[in-house]
Amino acid sequence: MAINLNKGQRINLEKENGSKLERFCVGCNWGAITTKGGFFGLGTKTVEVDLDLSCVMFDTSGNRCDFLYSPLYTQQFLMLYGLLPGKLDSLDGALHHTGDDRSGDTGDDDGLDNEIITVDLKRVSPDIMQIFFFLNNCGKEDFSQIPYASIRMFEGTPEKVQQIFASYNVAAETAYQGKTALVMGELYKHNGAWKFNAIGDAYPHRNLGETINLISKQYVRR
Ligand SMILES: [Ca+2]
Ligand SMILES: [Ca+2]
Repeated sequence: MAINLNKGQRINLEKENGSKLERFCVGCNWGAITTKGGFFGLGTKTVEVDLDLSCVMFDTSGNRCDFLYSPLYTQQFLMLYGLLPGKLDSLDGALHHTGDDRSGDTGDDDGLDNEIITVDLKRVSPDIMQIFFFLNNCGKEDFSQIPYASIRMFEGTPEKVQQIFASYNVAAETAYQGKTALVMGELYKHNGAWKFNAIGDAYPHRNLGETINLISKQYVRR
């Protein structure tokens, strides 16, 4: 049974058989927007939706020490917030991003996540204490206009979901009207064990630099 995460919920990364969840995927599945009305109101029009799943890591002193985000962000865009060029692998090799999906599912919901970060907690550098996962929307739409968007943690590979551990619904929430960034949750180390905290706070950010700065100011334990 997967846990349906609620905002503010904290969970131990423990499976039903009592073993610890150590290797898993954090993925986001979302759909493009289909609107009625092309030519003379006939047919449908598809609006691609470019959500970006990213993560940022903080060390024991609360300093930002690593990150994963799309290498497709332009230097100009990143420079606004003094961010380094994007990359898909963490320095310790523990986390890997499958790459930037820029459209969402344009047919029906394919049930697979469009962007995924794979996590191997055993390989995470010992001085990393917190890993935040967040979502930014690069398009004009806000989260409430996207037909579906969900974030989940699961065991398996990006191509094959074996067991969903926890899931979190993002779109179709009136609370997300006008919001384009979501601090999804954090993995944090407590007494040497990793736990997950579902944050679920949405913001009207246009640049992931705003989201990273806010995480650093408001969510990092120091
Ligand atoms: Ca994307
Ligand atoms: Ca999908």
